[in-house]
Amino acid sequence: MKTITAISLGTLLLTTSLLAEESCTCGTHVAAATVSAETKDAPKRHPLKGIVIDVLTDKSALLVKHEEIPGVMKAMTMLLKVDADTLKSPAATKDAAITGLLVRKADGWWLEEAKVDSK
Ligand SMILES: [Cu+2]
Repeated sequence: MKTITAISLGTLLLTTSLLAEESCTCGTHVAAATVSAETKDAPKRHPLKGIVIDVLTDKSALLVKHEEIPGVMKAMTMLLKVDADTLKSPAATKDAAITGLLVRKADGWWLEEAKVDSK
């Protein structure tokens, strides 16, 4: 009896945290999710290649047309948040071919370590 109850509770918690991850943008669900063995500790970083379509300084973001990231997303044009240093770097230039790491954070998709593709 005790075991069954524990499993049911675990499933319920897991389901709840997965649902929260789908819809919640408050950031608090991240702490809850890490309790589960099913989820990773740190956000995954996915190598990205793309072209800067536009630089949105006021939003601290780049509009990037990126290639497919297998298992994460298809090729598309999307807004990626970047830090202040990246915004001042050569990567934040219209039509620049860039590489970087795509990261999903509580407040959306970020591009880290953005660099002009040197090849
Ligand atoms: Cu995308």
